[in-house]
Amino acid sequence: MKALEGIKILDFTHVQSGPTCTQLLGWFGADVIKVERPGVGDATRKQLIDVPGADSLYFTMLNHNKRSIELNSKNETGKEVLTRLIEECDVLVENFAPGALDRMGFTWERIQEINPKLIMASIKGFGPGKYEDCKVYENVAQCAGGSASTTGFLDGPPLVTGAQIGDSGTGLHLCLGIVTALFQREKSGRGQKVTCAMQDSVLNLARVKLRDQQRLAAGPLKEYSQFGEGIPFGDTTPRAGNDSGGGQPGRILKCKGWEQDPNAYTYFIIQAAVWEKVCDVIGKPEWKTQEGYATPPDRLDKLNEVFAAVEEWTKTKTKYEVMEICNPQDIPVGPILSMKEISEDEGLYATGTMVKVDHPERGEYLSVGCPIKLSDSDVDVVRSPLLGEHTHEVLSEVLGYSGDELKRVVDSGAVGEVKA
Ligand code: CAO
Repeated sequence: MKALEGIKILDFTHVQSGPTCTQLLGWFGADVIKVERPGVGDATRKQLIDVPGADSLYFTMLNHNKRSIELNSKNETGKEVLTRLIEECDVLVENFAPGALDRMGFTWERIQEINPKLIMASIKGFGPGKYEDCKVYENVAQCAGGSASTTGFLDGPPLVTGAQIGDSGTGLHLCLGIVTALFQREKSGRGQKVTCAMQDSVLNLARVKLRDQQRLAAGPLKEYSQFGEGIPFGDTTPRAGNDSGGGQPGRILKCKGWEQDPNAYTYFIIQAAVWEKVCDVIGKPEWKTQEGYATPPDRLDKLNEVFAAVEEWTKTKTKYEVMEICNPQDIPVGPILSMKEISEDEGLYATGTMVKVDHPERGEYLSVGCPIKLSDSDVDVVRSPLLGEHTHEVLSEVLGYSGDELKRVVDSGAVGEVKA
């Protein structure tokens, strides 16, 4: 038995944010029915194509463990089928542009009339307010959520991060909202509306930078490299390069081979608890007791000098050797792993975090599996559905259409071409 077995999800999501959420629900055992526009489908199916004629990796990697039904929700028969789906399902998840569902005729009030137990979960770019009508993509959310202004180096422009905190980050937040609402429904018997704005999710993930914004009122942020460099702080949280957000001085340092390999780097952090071990490892035992170096406050104005010395040592070792030497001493280090290295890491396949999936159009591809492990609910990663692959199955098995009624729905053109 899977954790969410028996829960039906009407998956009206597209692109990345919403699909990340429903994919997780599918991995936890829910029956995810993805509704797609006939003949078109989720736009990502045909974005960033690498294998001509096949669904893209963008689509396949975000839509595992789902069934696909083609349905024109603007056509009268399509609306009838959608109404039946709302009756049958436990959760409707959508991330259309603001107002799109209302324009289809499915307002929250109407949805509650159809199925008062339904949980309706939505992702929008912004919450209620002056920007509520905007369409929003990943980088817009990273910029509006405070992440970009605090990412990058002090003397460079704001930067977005490679991790998709706006899209996938919001999908994760929404997923938690959905399972929480399902839990509450157990007691209340009622559905509810769950909303998650991408700006809010990014801000939640950038929480420590708002912490620093307030700390500025009490003086400069001493653990930031800029303090040691004597550069004055302005009135907002500055970009801090690779300084650690946790308040412990940390940097990304070169390792052996950095001249050729853009990822021959390690993260290195020098918190008080490991300082003496660090001094021994890098060959600076005198710093353990030397005035001006022995305590964290003493070192704050010497972080460049200290990390330059650490880097002189890391440059003589590979990033893996640094880890092998430092880990036994509890000195926290992090090798900068490339996507190539990650995709070849057998350990990640063993835990199911990386998976190899077979697809009828594109053959085998790699994907990230479920990063959340439940001891009582195994995850089997099932390939993404072809467009409309399950239209007939959903109409007949889930909605109970058969005979003339099924023929009427199919002939109306509301559900695309149906293969029995
Ligand atoms: N049948 C009929 N019509 C359908 C349909 C179906 N099965 N599925 C979608 N449509 C229609 C919608 O109703 C909408 O029509 P209207 O404009 O007439 O209301 C139209 O298709 C386009 O939908 P959309 O506006 O959501 O799509 P878009 O490509 O223009 O915008 C996006 C995409 C992502 C910017 C927008 O959906 C959005 O802002 N979503 C919320 C925030 C979000 O999730 N962003 C992250 C996306 S991942 O990077």
